[in-house]
Amino acid sequence: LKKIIIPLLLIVFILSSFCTSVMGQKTIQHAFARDHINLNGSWKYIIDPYQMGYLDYRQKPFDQSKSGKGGFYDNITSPDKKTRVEYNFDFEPSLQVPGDWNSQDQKLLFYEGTVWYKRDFVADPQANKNYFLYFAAVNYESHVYLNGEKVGTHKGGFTPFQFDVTSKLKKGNNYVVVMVDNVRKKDEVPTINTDWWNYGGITRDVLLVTTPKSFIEDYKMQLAKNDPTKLEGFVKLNGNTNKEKLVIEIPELNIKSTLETDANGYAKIIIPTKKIDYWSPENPKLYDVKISSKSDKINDKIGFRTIKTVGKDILLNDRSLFLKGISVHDENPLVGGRLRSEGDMRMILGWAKQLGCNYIRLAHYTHNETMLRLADEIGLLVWAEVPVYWTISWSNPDTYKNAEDQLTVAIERDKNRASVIIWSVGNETPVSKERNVFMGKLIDKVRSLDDSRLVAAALEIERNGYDVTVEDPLGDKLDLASFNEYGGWYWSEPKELPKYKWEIKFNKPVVISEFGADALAGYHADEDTVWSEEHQQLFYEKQLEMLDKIDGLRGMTPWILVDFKSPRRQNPVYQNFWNRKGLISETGVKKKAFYTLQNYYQRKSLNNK
Ligand code: GCB
Repeated sequence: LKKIIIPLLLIVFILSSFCTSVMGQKTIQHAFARDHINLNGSWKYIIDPYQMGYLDYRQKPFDQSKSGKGGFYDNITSPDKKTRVEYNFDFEPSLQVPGDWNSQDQKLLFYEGTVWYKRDFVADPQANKNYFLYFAAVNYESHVYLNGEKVGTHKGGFTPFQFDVTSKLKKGNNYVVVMVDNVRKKDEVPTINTDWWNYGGITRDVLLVTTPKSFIEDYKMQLAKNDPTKLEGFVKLNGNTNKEKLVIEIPELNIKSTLETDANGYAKIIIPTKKIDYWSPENPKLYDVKISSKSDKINDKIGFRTIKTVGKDILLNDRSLFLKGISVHDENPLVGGRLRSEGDMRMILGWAKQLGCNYIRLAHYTHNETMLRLADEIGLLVWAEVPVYWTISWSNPDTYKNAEDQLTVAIERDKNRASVIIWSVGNETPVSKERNVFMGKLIDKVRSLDDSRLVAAALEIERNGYDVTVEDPLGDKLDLASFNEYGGWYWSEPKELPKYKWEIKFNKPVVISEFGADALAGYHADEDTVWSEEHQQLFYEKQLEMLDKIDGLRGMTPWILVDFKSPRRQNPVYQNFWNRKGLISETGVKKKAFYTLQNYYQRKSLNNK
């Protein structure tokens, strides 16, 4: 038996350490509220299309050689006169982090390849502390080195990851080097074909997080699924944690509750409550929640609400709700790049509020954690999504694992946000046996991680003359009948729309995840002229007239709030690499259709809460 078990254990050990390095370790909950050194700001960069800093001339990674040396991460800046070094960070320009590289250097606008980043910082590590290098997002693949030593790699452009660098951090000067590669690949998530800009780089914050040796790694607190009088969740400690006392306080609710961890550092929360002021878009009430252990404490602001469907209705805190929404990309049109700051995000969410929204679809991938926190604060419900988009490699187990990992990290990160009511597992994925299995497994995964929210996907439709049917088999496993439809743009024309009849084969709330038409802001013509504001406005009028007749219509997120950059949009007169389906232009100008939808939402608010 020994002969079998020992090698088996060895394999498990090797595999598990490999996984940690590939996907990073479990990220800490609410990293921004921890003690940290902020590593944002100016990072030196080297553009490296041939990965000279990573591979030798036989294409072997330097970091896998015996010495582990030879790559740009060695950061040799003052070689002696006999040493040949073919790079030097010190004489290179800088990129701002957070921020994609495409919008910061004209020669990187269309670049898809490798860029090296380097930043110096000073630290004073203490023996009784842990240190984690935390990246809020890097697109797409990153290799991270601290003081010339590899700390790990990560794949996936929109979710956070971290590495424990406690043993590698030095007193005084340190330097961190990150190799980022944003080349699109068929088996990745997303795959090679998307309708958005493939912004590369360290697009979100970088922190060096400090914790005590035993620390609060994760926690969840939400209202129990079918019982709004009970708070449920857990706290998870990391470190030496058996039978440790934890205190949870919500002063405004007079709650002070003591828990005890089990051998895994885990403690379950069940706290009865009275008189909760429920969170909703009209009343985005957040409570101060304090969690403390013997050596650690963390504060968060959490809202409490319930969400469920009953037949074709959606109930928020047991009240029927119409989702007045809009779809949003993670992009600041004014700079043609990813959102970089809280101010950028407030601008986007402010526009959604002006439109009269109570709901947004954060398409087509996991957005910045700050975006979700702001949605909590200002009162916007959220559809959160993963980049399982169009036709990815359904039969490849690694692709599935990658999609599941990205989904898991997103749910782990945002599970305490009252604003998030829907987890979406994908967008416009074409029906096939393999796709149904892949997506079905993702749905099961979401439910196993979080049974308190709705699960959806942007399904596809079928057309036959003026009859449109929604019967995607995946719909049986989902909570909503949600789908994208482009009547009046990719098929048919606006004036024809009211003739269409919709048959939706699910007794579930209908939430239209997309419809839209392009218009170039400032281009005026008659309503039949494609690309004009008048045409987009007519399109909205006819769409809304058509959709209003659908039995069970409970919401929508038209495509899209703002024009966004896309390499697929090539018309030099009207598009110029912008998808023009925005209700707002890339310079922030509201198009006519903005007001059509605003009016419709105002009417909905008056007639139907
Ligand atoms: C879609 C996609 C979205 C595209 C949009 C379009 O169905 O979900 O990502 O940008 O259509 O404009 O074609």
